[in-house]
Amino acid sequence: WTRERTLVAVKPDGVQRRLVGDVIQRFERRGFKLVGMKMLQVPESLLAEHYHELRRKPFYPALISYMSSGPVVAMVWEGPNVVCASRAMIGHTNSAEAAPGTIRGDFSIHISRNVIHASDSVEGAQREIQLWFQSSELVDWADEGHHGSAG
Ligand code: YYY
Ligand code: MG
Repeated sequence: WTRERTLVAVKPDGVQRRLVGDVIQRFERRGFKLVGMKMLQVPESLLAEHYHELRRKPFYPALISYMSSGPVVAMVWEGPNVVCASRAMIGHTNSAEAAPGTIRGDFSIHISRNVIHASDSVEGAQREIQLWFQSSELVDWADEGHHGSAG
């Protein structure tokens, strides 16, 4: 497989609700490899680039103010098909439609407080990882297979 990576971010409501550990545990248990992580108060300039495609949507101002309301925990996860798998793990954008067992389906009832972000395509993931992380912040550690999967 080609080395695939995605950007995942626990949004301000997820941090406030102490859901960071649960999110990390889900990705670790699945067998994905954490290669970058940081907590930050996201600058509006970064949010504007991150959500560039949504800039004309009616919910955009509320989205930016929500994402600026407190710190976020940003992570880069690596593994086979991690972009698509992460989207399945986080669940539907609209929490009301998110299946139980997904992060949004377990922890959120409203689209505007949906706990978590994950990139929605391989190209989008590459763009977002470059936007959020310096290459020096990503750690390319050797996977010695101790988690029990094929490694
Ligand atoms: O990728 P994902 O987060 O699932 O959804 P996007 O369509 O990229 O929208 C980003 C973000 O915007 C979403 O997580 C919540 C917010 N939002 C909203 O508040 N109201 C909508 N109708 C659509 C999206
Ligand atoms: Mg999106």
